Amino acid sequence: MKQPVRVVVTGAAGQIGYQLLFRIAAGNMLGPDQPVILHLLEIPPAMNAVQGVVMELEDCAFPLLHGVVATDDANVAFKDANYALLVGAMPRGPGMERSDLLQANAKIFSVQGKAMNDHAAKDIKVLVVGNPANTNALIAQQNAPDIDPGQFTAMTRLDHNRALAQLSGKFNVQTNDLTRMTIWGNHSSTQYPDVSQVQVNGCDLTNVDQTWYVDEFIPTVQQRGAAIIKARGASSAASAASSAIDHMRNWALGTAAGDWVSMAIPSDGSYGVAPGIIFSYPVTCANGQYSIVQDLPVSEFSQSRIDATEAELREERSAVEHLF
Ligand code: NAX
Repeated sequence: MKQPVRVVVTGAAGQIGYQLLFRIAAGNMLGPDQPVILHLLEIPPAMNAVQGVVMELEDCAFPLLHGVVATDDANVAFKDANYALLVGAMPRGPGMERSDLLQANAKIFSVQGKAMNDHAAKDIKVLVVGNPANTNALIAQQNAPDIDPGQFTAMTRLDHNRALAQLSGKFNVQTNDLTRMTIWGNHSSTQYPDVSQVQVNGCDLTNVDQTWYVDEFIPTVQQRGAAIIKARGASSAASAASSAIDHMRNWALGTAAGDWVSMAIPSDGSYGVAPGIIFSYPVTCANGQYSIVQDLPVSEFSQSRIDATEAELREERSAVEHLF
């Protein structure tokens, strides 16, 4: 059995937190031979609710759960942390503009970035789920100068998985028959779900009806979160948690041969996206490191979609840059 690792989950009393913690403790994220110590970070009014979650975690008697720390102090939460799933964020309130939302979250993620910088393991792997996820990840990264900037990522895996589910329904195949799906850009309605490289059982997906692709598939994936809120009366939680587990598992334990996944990571100039934003790319992972899949052909249509989502991320950046 390996030595336990410390995994921080922020927003631990929220609905995604409730779906996430039990799966991490069960070994779904880091494997059946990796014990974990969970660090639960919440705000003071939610600490009672967190205690209830701690009791339930204890009552599962998970063999891999070697401890739980529950706190409202970021400096305690990030102490010696190896993994962080930053889920807690400020939701958009009535009358709140997008820029207000960016500012409110910028405060939360700058505090957490500093706490990570001062207390976490230097090779901590960070996944931001709380929205606006890409820009929140950028803020945390900018406040943690002693941690490799590449360790800060944001979640577009839910969008990736939603795209696989749509393709599976359309082409009447299982999701694991499908490989090489890509989400480019921001986790927002400007994201670009790109099927141009998708394969079914190793063969190129041919005869994709362009009208279906542009008018149905892309908007369905982009608007799926809103459709779930409309149907359920609450935003996606179990699917978001499941995708966060997928993101971290692939990053830590690797991606399958012949396939790739979508992760929002610091842009490095690949595919013409200049450094300075957290942008979703196709990536493969091995030995705890991700690498961008290079040299994929990009059509004029794809380029225009990539440019649009990049432009949105640059605008988000300019709204919070003064806090760096
Ligand atoms: P909830 O409102 O159920 O839970 C959020 C929790 O975060 C609350 O318990 C709150 O007390 C806590 N919190 C707030 N500020 C905090 C802080 N400074 N430190 C620690 N905890 C804090 O929301 P939930 O449905 O769990 O969603 C969480 C976030 O995920 C939201 O920002 C949401 O927009 C985002 N999502 C992101 C997705 C993605 O694909 N990237 C998809 C799902 C989800 O919508």
